[in-house]
Amino acid sequence: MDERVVVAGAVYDRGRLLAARRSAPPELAGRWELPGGKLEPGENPREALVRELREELGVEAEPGERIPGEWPLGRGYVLQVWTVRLLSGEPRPLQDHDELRWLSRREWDSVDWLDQDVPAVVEAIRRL
Ligand code: DCM
Repeated sequence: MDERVVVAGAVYDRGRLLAARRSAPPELAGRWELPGGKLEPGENPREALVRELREELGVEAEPGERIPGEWPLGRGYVLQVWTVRLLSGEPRPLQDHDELRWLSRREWDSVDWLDQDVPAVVEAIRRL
């Protein structure tokens, strides 16, 4: 069942939330998301999130609390979101993204979020 989980991180730094613009696949390219990805076999969600943020952004990060809720992505996948604190590194778009942006509370709606990420982003912004 956990293989059908996509984990994403609400990465915070100095009162801002990190948004990442997808570069692929074509139907999602240009839309913004909370960075993350699918669990690999044997991983728990927190481990997967740490790995994904390392691969995609080149940072070491520590998951905190789970944002309550679970959002359907289609084909049986669901999105789960954790708050994340950066431990080291400056996020860079190494894989899957072509731009990153730090959004303040009043800027949260200035990018074209993936529809399924919006409820999680709203909750993440409330926790800023
Ligand atoms: N996904 C999403 N929202 C996120 C992260 C991922 O909707 N915050 C979706 C996009 C892909 C799938 O999950 O369809 C797997 O993501 P990835 O390709 O990054 O592994």
